Amino acid sequence: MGFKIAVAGATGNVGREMLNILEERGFPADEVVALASRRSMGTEVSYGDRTLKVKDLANYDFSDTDICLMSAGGNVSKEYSPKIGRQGCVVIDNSSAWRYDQDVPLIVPEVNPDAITGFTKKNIIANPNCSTAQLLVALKPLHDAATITRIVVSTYQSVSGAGKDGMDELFTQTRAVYVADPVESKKFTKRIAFNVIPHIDVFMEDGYTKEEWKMMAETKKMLDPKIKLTATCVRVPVFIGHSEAVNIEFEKPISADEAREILREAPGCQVIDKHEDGGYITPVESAGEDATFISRIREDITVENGLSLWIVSDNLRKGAALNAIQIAELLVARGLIQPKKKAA
Ligand code: A2P
Ligand code: 11C
Repeated sequence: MGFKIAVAGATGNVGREMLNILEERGFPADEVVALASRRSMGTEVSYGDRTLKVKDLANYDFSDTDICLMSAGGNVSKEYSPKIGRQGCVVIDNSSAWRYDQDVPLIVPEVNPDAITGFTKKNIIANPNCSTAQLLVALKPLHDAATITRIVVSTYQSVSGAGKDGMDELFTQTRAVYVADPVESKKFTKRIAFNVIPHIDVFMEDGYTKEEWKMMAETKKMLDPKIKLTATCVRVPVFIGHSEAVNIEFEKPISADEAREILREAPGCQVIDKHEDGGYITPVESAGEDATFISRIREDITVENGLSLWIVSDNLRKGAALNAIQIAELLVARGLIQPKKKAA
């Protein structure tokens, strides 16, 4: 007997990818249910070669559902996740609503799998922000080897991180530029086509944006509270794939060659680092892939124990849907969840 899985936000960028990945990885599901807002009731989404009719999240009874993969935004998650958890269904939430709650584990399976046991208080497990997930997949093995003290990261984040409306806006604006139509900005604060915008999520009082704050807070929660991190998060006109230029300071010495060897063996990582034209990864090549790609690994000649590197991953997969399904797989592998139907 397999599990009953609900995907909430199934019509969105991440929800669709969750359905693809559940099927691709052969997750042991007997039944998969697609949920979204009332607006989408009856529309169809694909799950492998099957078609699922979307149901209304608001009226859905979770009492016989084992896991809800939730990617419907923070406000929806704040309202529904606790109720779903109380019905005995484990919520794996992709929003930022629960990540900083001390009763909710924030998990990247390659980084802090043992923290997962803390989910039982609320029956909620949080998925990190996409830019943090790929950063920590690459940095965890380096931290284990030489102890990271400080990280300076600049991100180049694709428009799919802002949902399907963000992708539509890049497409529409690009077309408008070509045909000399007026360019309208609705989703982003400025034009994104043929431009970059140094602003993701809301501004905080100290001048950082919430996206930048999240990278700092989530790194401390998952990797090490002693690590200092400063980020500049930038939206770029790329459809899928977030890129990061990262500068790292370590307590102990670590050479670029050592880092390359460690990362070659590290789970979830793929090193593409030839010192020649094209010997590195770009976001277009990461789209549809599961790996976190690392390129341009080099010693920072301005500090004692420093490295710089370039990290790229598909933000809808490792940054969101794939990580959520890996969390579900971890629950199953560790025997932390049993199908309700079997138990009944
Ligand atoms: P819907 O398509 O019905 O609006 P994205 O991040 O790609 O924009 O997707 C957001 C997802 O969250 C969509 O599936 C969207 O469904 C869903 N969603 C948004 N608001 C709600 C809501 N109030 N209840 C349920 N699902 C929601
Ligand atoms: C972006 N990283 O690219 C964001 C999307 O906290 O889960 C995910 C926001 C989050 O816009």
